Amino acid sequence: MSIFPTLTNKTYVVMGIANKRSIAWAIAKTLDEAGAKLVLTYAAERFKSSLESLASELKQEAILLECDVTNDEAIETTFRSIHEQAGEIQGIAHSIAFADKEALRGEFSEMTRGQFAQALDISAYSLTAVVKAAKPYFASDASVITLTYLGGERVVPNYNLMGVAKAALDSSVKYLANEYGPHGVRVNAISAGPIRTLSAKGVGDFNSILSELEQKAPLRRNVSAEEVASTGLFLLSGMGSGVTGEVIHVDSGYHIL
Ligand code: NDP
Ligand code: N5H
Repeated sequence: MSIFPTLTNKTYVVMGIANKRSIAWAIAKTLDEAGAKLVLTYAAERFKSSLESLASELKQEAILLECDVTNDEAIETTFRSIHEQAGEIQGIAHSIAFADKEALRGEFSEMTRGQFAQALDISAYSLTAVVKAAKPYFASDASVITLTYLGGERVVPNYNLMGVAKAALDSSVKYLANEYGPHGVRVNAISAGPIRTLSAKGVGDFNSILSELEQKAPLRRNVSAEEVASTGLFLLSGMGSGVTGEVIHVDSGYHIL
């Protein structure tokens, strides 16, 4: 008997695929492998064609929709459209974050009010906005995941403003889990170890963070986006049915040090 969950005829929304290195892309491939019907959202029209060519690699045909998470109306329209095209929503993978590059180096307190508001809006509030918009369409045992990082729990050099945003995100996961639990909906976060993606490009001293983890983490190696995606599959499927309000670290155990 295979323990690999079967998600045939179940609709999952994956938000935050920029390119083939995106953690969200690994999650989409894993859900597709399990037979899920996928809706992929992208931030703006200019990202559509590259997502279309990626989506053509999937086994099942995916629905592609534009959704800029800074716009409440766009989020509501997106979820209404998902419901019209694909019925009830079994799960959502929220894999979205943004902070002005200038605020991701140097002194933490040098950031501006505007940079703070933007980072918290896109990286933390958007999870609540999305869950709220999906509420009328959730399956009775739906599951939501988001991506977080250790820098929200403790000081990690250069993570700065994103650390505050991830702390707000982690806390939002708990409040959402408590509110939506009575409706059968679970909300969890995966705290990923450093993975070389477009977001990680050119920020901080990424290479030294990768090598520190390789030297010190219990597993003495870095993690892959595919390993994050397997934990995502566990949380998004019935396998994780008893888990909510949790942050699971997929980081070779680095966070215990
Ligand atoms: P990517 O750059 O691949 O993904 C980031 C995504 O955020 C992009 O797809 C981008 O969309 C999207 N995004 C930004 N602004 C908006 C917006 N206004 N509306 C909609 N989407 C938006 O990087 P990752 O895969 O690394 O990042 C995914 C998540 O994983 C983030 O939450 C990140 O903080 C988290 N994470 C990453 C780690 C890593 O080491 N890579 C470690 C721990 C957590 P677009 O390109 O279309 O603008
Ligand atoms: C300690 C570190 C390294 C230093 C901090 C990195 C923080 C990265 C997160 C944010 C999301 C990166 C970001 O917003 C970059 C943008 O300013 C510029 N990039 C873009 O606009 C690209 C084109 C688009 C696709 O990116 C986004 N986000 O829209 C943390 C690392 C060890 C781990 C890590 C990289 C964590 C994380 O949260 O991503």
